[in-house]
Amino acid sequence: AVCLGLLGLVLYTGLAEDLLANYSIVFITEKFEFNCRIFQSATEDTWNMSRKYCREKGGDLVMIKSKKKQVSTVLNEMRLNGWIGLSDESEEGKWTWVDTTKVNTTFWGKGQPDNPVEVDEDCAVFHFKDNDPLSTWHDHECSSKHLAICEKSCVCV
Ligand SMILES: [Ca+2]
Ligand SMILES: [Ca+2]
Repeated sequence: AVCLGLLGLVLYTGLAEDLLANYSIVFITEKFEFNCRIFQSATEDTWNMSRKYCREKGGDLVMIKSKKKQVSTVLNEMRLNGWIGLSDESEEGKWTWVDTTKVNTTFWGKGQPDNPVEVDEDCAVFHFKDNDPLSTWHDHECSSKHLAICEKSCVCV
């Protein structure tokens, strides 16, 4: 909707100032909204509330099912940190994406997932890592608070 709105505005006015003004609104409300596919929340929240945030924006927590996406510019050059759409809440050790598909390829950080005895760590966070972009996932307590990394499809200029 943001991109379509932006396109409409460009067609309507053709003015660069309005284009910039519209961009700044996006940055205030969603911190980062890139090409309409990946965006991040402005405030940290639990995994469930973060997922709700993404869904209310017409998307969901991001799913990273390939090496290509794991090392993608959008996730790495913007140095993102936050919840991704992955959990093992329904069955310990059985990691599942929010679209209910089972995980095939994983990019866990060293020693992760560790699910310590004293706490249940059932939700996954992407922690940007400069020197090791293939080892960025960590399991955390779902009730801990992180930003959301959301994803949605939309027609975009
Ligand atoms: Ca777990
Ligand atoms: Ca952990």
